[in-house]
Amino acid sequence: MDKKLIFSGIQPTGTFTLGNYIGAVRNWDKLQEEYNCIYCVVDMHAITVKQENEKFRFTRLNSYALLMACGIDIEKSILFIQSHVKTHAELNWLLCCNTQFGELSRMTQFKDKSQRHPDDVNAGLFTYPSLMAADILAYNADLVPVGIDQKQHLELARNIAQRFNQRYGDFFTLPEPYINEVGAKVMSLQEPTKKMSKSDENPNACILILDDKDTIIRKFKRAVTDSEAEVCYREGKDGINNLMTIYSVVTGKDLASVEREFAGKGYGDFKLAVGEAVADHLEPVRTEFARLSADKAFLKQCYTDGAEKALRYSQRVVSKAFHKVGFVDRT
Ligand code: ATP
Ligand code: LTN
Repeated sequence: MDKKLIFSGIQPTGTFTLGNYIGAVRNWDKLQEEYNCIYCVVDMHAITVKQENEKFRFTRLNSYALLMACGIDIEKSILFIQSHVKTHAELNWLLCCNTQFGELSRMTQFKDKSQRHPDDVNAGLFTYPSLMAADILAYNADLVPVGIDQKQHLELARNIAQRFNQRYGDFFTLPEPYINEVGAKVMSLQEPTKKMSKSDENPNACILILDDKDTIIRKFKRAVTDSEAEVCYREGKDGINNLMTIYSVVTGKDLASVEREFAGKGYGDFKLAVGEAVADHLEPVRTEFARLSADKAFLKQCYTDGAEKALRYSQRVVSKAFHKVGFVDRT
């Protein structure tokens, strides 16, 4: 039987956080063995909020190198930069014309981001989910590994695909989310009821995967917990639940054994252990990133090849979608 197809993307809006890694990117590496995988740095999505040109050029390349450092193997998977593959923007238009204003208005990410940037509520921010649907549907992907915050966008992508299929005849695969049971939403270290996010203004709230060991340990030491002194996973203990989840993912231990390991110990010992485990887990990523980012020529060759393969693949799907809509074929 043919392998299923995976597609996912990440915005180059800064260095990835531990949330991006645990919620999404760590799966991307493992899935390469079992599936055909296509991964993308979604720079067109990133400009829905203002980016500084030169810094942005740099973070896009860094994001590409970081994905490779996290284990995306360009011999096994296709890895490319979204703006290099024109079919995404082309399909986006067809999908925009099959997406309702009301659907887009209900997206919580749109509501959050328009509140955070009231001076720039642009049309791209509003139609963001339609471009995300185009990313996925241009490859007819079966599965999309993401953190839980993207579930709503993915449901909309399915609805758009379904609507297109009803109007023009069965064509698009309906994509399914692939979401971890543990670590689908890593919380801020400073406000543990809020998602850990790259764009958080408080640097102590998130761990960046390129932070050095001392910084990681310092941020965990400052993590907000509660006034009890018991390391156990329980409703209301948001800070401790978050740290236990992180520790469980990076050590591979389940939550019950984490509780046993720290029974009778204070939060200070626990936070230090989490900090050390995370820093050790991320060490190989940092080393590999330093090696890759020094070789710009190699990176360029990788993203050029990736874009060519992605274009070849998506062109077939997108040309057929244009034909289905009733456009005249150019050749
Ligand atoms: P921004 O703050 O710029 O909106 P972000 O940190 O939310 O960015 P994205 O590039 O939008 O990151 O997300 C990339 C992937 O990481 C998505 O699959 C998303 O669901 C996942 N992700 C982001 N933050 C977390 C988190 N805190 N916990 C789990 N998964 C996350
Ligand atoms: N919207 C996602 C990023 C994203 C994506 C995609 C994820 C853009 N296109 C396609 C999966 C599949 C985000 O904000 N994290």
